[in-house]
Amino acid sequence: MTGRSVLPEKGAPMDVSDRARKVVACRVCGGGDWQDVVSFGPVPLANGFLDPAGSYDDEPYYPLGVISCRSCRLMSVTRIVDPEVLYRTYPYVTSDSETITRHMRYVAETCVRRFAIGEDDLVVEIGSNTGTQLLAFREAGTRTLGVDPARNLAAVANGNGVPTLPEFFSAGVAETIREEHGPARLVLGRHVFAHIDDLAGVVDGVRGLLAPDGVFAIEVPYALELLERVAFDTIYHEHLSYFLVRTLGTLFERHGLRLFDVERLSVHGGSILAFVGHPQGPWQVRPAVAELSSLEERTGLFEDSAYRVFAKNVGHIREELPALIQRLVADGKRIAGYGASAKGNTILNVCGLGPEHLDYCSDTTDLKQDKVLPGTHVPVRTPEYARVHPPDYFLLLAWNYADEIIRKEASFLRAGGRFILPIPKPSIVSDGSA
Ligand code: DWN
Ligand code: ZN
Repeated sequence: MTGRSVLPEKGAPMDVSDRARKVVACRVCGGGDWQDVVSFGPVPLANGFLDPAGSYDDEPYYPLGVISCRSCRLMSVTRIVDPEVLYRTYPYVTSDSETITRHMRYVAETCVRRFAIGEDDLVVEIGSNTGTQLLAFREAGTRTLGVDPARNLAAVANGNGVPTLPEFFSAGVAETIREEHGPARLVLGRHVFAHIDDLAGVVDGVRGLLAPDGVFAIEVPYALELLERVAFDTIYHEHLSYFLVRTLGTLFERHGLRLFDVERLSVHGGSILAFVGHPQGPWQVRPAVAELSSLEERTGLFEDSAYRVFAKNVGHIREELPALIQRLVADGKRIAGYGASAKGNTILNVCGLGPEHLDYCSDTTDLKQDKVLPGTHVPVRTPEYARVHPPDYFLLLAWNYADEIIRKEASFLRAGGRFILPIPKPSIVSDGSA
């Protein structure tokens, strides 16, 4: 297996294993019989962008790996990094890409129509980032409240007129919201549930906050897709849990709620939107719940072997991707990253790719520009810089927007530029193949 071949130019990585708690009991079922799935060794934080003026001294590296609970098949990261370290200042701003803008409109319209959410109803979003999703609900005239621990992002949301509490959602916060604003018709958590360690506390809090006919809607990456697409790059310290539908069902049942519907979505490389309510509430359990659960069974996801196959496929990418890139570099090709995504940082660090392979990484986010990537210290540049300094190949680190990006970059492709897609098997997209 290819190891980490690039050491930082300045300073040295610091193994801070002792600062990351080892997972012992399953956060869904309480079990402790874990199958080891993959282990990547010490890896820096995926959103730990660094200031190039700094020394990079003592950049923290935490052990990164995934295990699977043999009793409920929750996939869990092996170590928990303090959420205060991960989220209080956060560089990921909800994408304003066409894909996500369209998707957020879809989520708002679906929930408003399906659950008849009216003007006086309260919609609470956990992990609301800068408030873009809640703005889509405002169009339907609902009352909205965001909750997000990232103080920098909550301040932006509040500045944009989307009331947002700069807090980690908890049973205590849920109680305060209910006291001050009344019960919620909808509690939404898009790509935040996988980031929460105390699932019991949060689910109990949501149960207390929901109106009798209220709905908890969560969007999470789908573990079935993670395995099928070999999307190992979505494994990083922020993602504590990788869920199957059946595992979600177990979790909510244990906490007095009921998973009543689930929808598969293409966003973020394959996600599910799960709908949860009070068991005595008006929402009937739809066939999709049992259908997906049986698909998981047929796919073998309750057996150790599926996870062994996944680990083997990850090993192949960790060999093939650096080999492909090293060949291109040896041929004198210039390569840059496209999208300084969190998962991109897993790819680079776990595949041993760095500044001797990538000249820079282009990204549209102000908060990431002029920083360097964690671990590899590849500089982040603006898309304008990339247009003036086009590489021969872009390594598509934001592959979840591949269709949109390939469309947007038609002129780069027409001029002979190419994209390298890292997963499910490293491949090259050129004008001819796009
Ligand atoms: O769960 C999480 C997901 C939903 O979002 C978080 N833990 C962190 C984050 O993960 P990510 O950083 O992998 O998400 P994205 O949305 O895939 O990141 C894409 C990056 O690429 C952003 O920094 C924006 C950038 N980008 C770009 O430069 N040009 C994106 C597009 C579409 C573009 O055209
Ligand atoms: Zn379990």
